[in-house]
Amino acid sequence: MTQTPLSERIKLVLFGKRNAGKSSLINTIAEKPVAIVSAYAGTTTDPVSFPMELLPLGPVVFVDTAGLDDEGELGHLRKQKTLERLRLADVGIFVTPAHEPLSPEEKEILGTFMKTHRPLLIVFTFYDGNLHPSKQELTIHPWAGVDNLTGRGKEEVKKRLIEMKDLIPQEPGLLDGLVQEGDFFLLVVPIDSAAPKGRLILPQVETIRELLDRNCGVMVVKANELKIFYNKLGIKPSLVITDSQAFHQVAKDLPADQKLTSFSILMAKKKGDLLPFIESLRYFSHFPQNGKVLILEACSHHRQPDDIGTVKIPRLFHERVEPTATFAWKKHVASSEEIEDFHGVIMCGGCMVTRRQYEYTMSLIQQKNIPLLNYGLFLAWVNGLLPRAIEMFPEVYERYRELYRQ
Ligand SMILES: Nc1nc2c(ncn2[C@@H]2O[C@H](COP(=O)(O)OP(=O)(O)O)[C@@H](O)[C@H]2O)c(=O)[nH]1
Ligand code: SF4
Ligand SMILES: [Mg+2]
Repeated sequence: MTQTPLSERIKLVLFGKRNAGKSSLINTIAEKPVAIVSAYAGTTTDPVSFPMELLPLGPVVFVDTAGLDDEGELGHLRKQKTLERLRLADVGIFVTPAHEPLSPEEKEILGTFMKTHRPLLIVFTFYDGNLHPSKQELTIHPWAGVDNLTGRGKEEVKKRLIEMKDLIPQEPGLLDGLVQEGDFFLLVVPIDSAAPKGRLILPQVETIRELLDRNCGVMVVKANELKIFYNKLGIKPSLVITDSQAFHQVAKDLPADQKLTSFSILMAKKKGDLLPFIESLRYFSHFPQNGKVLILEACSHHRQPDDIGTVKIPRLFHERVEPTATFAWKKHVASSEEIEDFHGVIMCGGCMVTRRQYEYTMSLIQQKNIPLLNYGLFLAWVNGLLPRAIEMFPEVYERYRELYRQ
């Protein structure tokens, strides 16, 4: 894996009216045609993203969108999609032709974006040094002028973005608050039929990299070899992190006082807040008969015979929570109305999506007061490993003990 995944990139989302030059601006920055440019308004239907390394800002992705003044039924759908992308933006890039007056639609969408208090860059396209008088007021924000036909001004755009570095919140690391220089960690990864050939999966790679960055020691074993190697260790690991699916076996093979958690609990903590999951457990333990569970997996992956989301979790749910529960699966939730019929939602670890996106999905579920869990906590819970697997997060651990008196 040599590329930074999209979920770790700073999202720079272009928005504005149709024909403002948004797609052209992506091509100008990319220095090659990546987005469709057309004089015919409303051409951008399936938005393009362009990833690049914008040092010292780091890995970013420019995201094109359709115009916010799009019309008709399809136009309405495109507009919804654009608004959704804008909600997930780390920086909004408002693109507007320098020579045209600022339209009421443009004013409205700018106002909506500014209410999010996220960094905003204004890019004036068709720029020849002059601005329409109605656009002067926009220059109180960071801005750049670009001529997409010649590419003049593109360095200015990059420079302004780099200057915003301190305004863009960094996603926390997987191990924030859990690790000190010189600590020793033990990772347990399954190498079974579900493991990708020849490599480790993203949360495992990220954890190893983060530990190396922090000058820690790390040893990686499979669940079957854990006991042999653990007993040979001269030091006690600060923490053992296991794949959720091996939780039960790993917990059995380790002494009771060994700190233990799972990759998906760490991932859920990195992507969102663990407290709502912990608070939802009481509803899951009284799950209604014939209740409906929604399983949310943020990406598509090739399904294996014992796939976690479609096979293992439903089976464990039937065995240990409610035998009559029924299941449905989705990759994505766009509005809270889509999920109101469900009695519970179980979310994947979200390694392929940003924290903003994960938190947004959580908020849609919470708006409907639907109990929610994630894979890691579900597996830890049904395997009787709570609160052990959350002991290292004091606030979450305390809340668990308060609610469940354990
Ligand atoms: N002269 C000039 N034409 C531009 C500029 N930016 C875009 N265009 C043209 O404006 C039209 C619409 O551009 P496009 O990038 O598709 O706009 P979008 O709808 O905002 O994505 C195309 O014909 C472009 O070639 C610019 O800076 N200068
Ligand atoms: S389904 Fe979720 S946890 Fe699994 S790989 Fe995709 S994003 Fe990551
Ligand atoms: Mg376009």
